[in-house]
Amino acid sequence: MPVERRFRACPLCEAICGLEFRSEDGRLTGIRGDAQDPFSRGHVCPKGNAILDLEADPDRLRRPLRRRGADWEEIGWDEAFAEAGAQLARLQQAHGAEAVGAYLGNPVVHHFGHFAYLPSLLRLIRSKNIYSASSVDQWPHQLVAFAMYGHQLLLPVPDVDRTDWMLMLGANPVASNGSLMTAPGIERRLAALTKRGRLVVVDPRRSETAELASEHVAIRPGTDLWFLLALLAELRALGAPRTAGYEGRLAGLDAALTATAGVTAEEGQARSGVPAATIRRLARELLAAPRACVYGRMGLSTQRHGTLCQWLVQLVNLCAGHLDRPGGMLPADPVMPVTGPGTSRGHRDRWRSRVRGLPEFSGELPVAALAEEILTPGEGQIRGLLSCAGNPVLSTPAGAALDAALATLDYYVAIDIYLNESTRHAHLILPPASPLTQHHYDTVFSGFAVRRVARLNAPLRARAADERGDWEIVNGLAVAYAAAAGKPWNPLPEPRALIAAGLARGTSGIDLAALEAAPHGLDLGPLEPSLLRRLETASGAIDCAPEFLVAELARVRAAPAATALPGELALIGRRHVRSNNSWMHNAPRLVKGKPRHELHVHPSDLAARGLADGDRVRLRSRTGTVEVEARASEALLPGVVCLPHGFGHARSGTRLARARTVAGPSYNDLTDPRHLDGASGNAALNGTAVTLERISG
Ligand SMILES: Nc1nc2c(c(=O)[nH]1)N[C@H]1C(S)=C(S)[C@@H](COP(=O)(O)OP(=O)(O)OC[C@H]3O[C@@H](n4cnc5c(=O)[nH]c(N)nc54)[C@H](O)[C@@H]3O)O[C@H]1N2
Ligand SMILES: Nc1nc2c(c(=O)[nH]1)N[C@H]1C(S)=C(S)[C@@H](COP(=O)(O)OP(=O)(O)OC[C@H]3O[C@@H](n4cnc5c(=O)[nH]c(N)nc54)[C@H](O)[C@@H]3O)O[C@H]1N2
Ligand code: SF4
Ligand SMILES: [Mo]
Repeated sequence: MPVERRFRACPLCEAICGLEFRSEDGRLTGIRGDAQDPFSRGHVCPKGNAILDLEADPDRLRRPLRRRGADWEEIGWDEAFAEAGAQLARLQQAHGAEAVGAYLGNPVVHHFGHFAYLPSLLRLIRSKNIYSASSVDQWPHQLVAFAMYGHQLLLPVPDVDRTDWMLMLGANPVASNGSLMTAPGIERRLAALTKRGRLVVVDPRRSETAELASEHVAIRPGTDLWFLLALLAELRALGAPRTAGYEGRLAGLDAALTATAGVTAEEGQARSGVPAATIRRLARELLAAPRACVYGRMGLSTQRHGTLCQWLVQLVNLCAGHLDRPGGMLPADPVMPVTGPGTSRGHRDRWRSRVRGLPEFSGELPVAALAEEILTPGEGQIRGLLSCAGNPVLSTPAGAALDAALATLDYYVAIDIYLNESTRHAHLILPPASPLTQHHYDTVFSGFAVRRVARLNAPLRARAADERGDWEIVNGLAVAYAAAAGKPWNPLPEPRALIAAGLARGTSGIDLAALEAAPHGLDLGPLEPSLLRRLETASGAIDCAPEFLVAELARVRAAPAATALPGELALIGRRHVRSNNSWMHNAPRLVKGKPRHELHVHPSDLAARGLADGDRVRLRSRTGTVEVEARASEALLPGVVCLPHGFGHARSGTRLARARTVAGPSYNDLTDPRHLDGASGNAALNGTAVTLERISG
């Protein structure tokens, strides 16, 4: 049989690179970047190539797996759906709607067959106990977009190809490939920026992105709020806000400026460690650059003041005159709309978590509360769980406690491709067929793309007869649950039909036929200002001073400054280009070579404890203790230690032959479910207080 070449976007990260898949005799034999994709232009990273490992992985599940005592048995799909539907309905009939909870993991947004289908299953189940990876990630972004612009996804992204000056806080796109900034080949784009202008990276660690940048500004973990407040005050001293063009569309600007005023560059320095002179100079540069933007991501949102930081980022861009301007920060206006009619604007604090009283956001509760909601008896206790594409044991705060909690569930059904650290507690695992067998459209990531792009991904091959696609599993579960619960339900049509309907909600005129005629995707050009015309606030104006943020800022400013106890260190995370959260360590291509799990420690912090490079150390936090090898690193600010998340594969009972041999503890055995972003309840994963000691003997 001849060699066959097919094209499709990579489903593994937000960069959505076009890939070329080569098959011989119907067998997938090679992957490379699709040089004809106008957006990614041939870019591919090691993970893209590791799709070969995923497709061939003998540990990957293909048929439903049911627990039988300590063992597992494969069963048929109809039997599996019927069992899961009946069990979930039974728990709700006996204990109320809230007795069934759900957790949705990160890959949900990477697969149309999950993303477009799960909301209707969740509406059918109608529980207030819904959780997702969003509350260990980008809740602060969505909450600020909702509060200021009226829609949780109306979120400005950096116009990275046209900006001449960029301040980046708490992001490491050279390792992560970019987030809430869909920009394949980001390293190339940032390198071009440093040639025509300046990129300044604010990070406690001289990261791979900081290495490439024009300037690295080291900051103490969790203190960006004070840096941003001082920066805003300096901008005002220089004549900001520049409100030309926003006339009549800014509500509460004076209130916002009053609430945020009064932090001097000297106070900024005292809190954050960034020199006052640097803060002043950055303010001057930001105002002087005709095309400039300020962007903050993961390291900014998963900390104590994540939402306040995101609010400040918006205010700084607005006041400097760079919001909704070419070369500044502006929202994508995607071909398949994620805002506007028929989408969910969001809502906040309509109900609270039962045990701790944490407010919901857009129908979800903070995942930091999941373990206590499972373990605390009483009305509304979670007894049954549906998870999809999530590994919360390794990914959410106090993972070891959640691990124990999952083991107590009456019934747990997981839609997942692996028997891993979380799904080992399931009673039933429903594994979707390879995403390469399904139609896909990148609804979410096109909505954060730095250019206006559209691409339909067609199946590369048909799924096997005894496999089911992701959307078929959601439909199958919903049908069985509806029947058992006595609720009406009509299955959703296949993805191609839903993609067509999604495109028809937009105004681009682009339909399936147009996309099918462009197998490498369409690039419709750079982003245009659209924020003001698309605002969804009740007033029709930008709400510069959302009440709950003003109140939270006042609370934080009145509280005494947090100080580290003697010997305490601040723990931060680290991504590597060969990692993908917790779930790709079974791919041989990604785990070969030197270990990547080690704890990085500044040489002065090693010396202060009588430790040497390579020593095994014990790392202790309020919630847990782990053991790990320490590596000296000059890239860190003294007082900061750095550990990647997503390891911790030694737990028993998994089916991950390769990953089980990968060393390294789980970062989230140290994180604290009480350490939250005050305004949103997002987990403050970065800045966890730890102590470090030698393991004797
Ligand atoms: N300490 C610390 N913790 C973190 C982070 C951090 O930086 N530091 N990052 C956080 C972030 S940003 C995120 S998004 C979360 C992620 O948190 P999670 O989404 O809970 O964790 P993942 O490791 O992404 O696990 C993905 C799961 O999806 C499964 N899977 C993969 N492909 C498919 C598929 O096609 N279909 C289905 N049904 N399942 C599939 C995998 O087997 C795995 O079980 O982790 C967070 N946790
Ligand atoms: N290779 C790889 N790529 C990925 C993933 C992966 O696991 N591996 N995960 C994907 C997912 S789900 C996401 S959400 C994105 C995340 O993508 P990014 O947002 O780029 O996240 P990180 O790479 O974790 O970079 C966060 C940076 O914040 C810094 N930081 C920590 N604490 C602070 C602080 O208090 N202040 C400041 N200013 N900086 C701080 C860290 O040192 C780190 O360099 O990556 C995605 N891409
Ligand atoms: S950068 Fe992201 S989208 Fe591109 S090949 Fe790598 S994992 Fe896939
Ligand atoms: Mo994420």
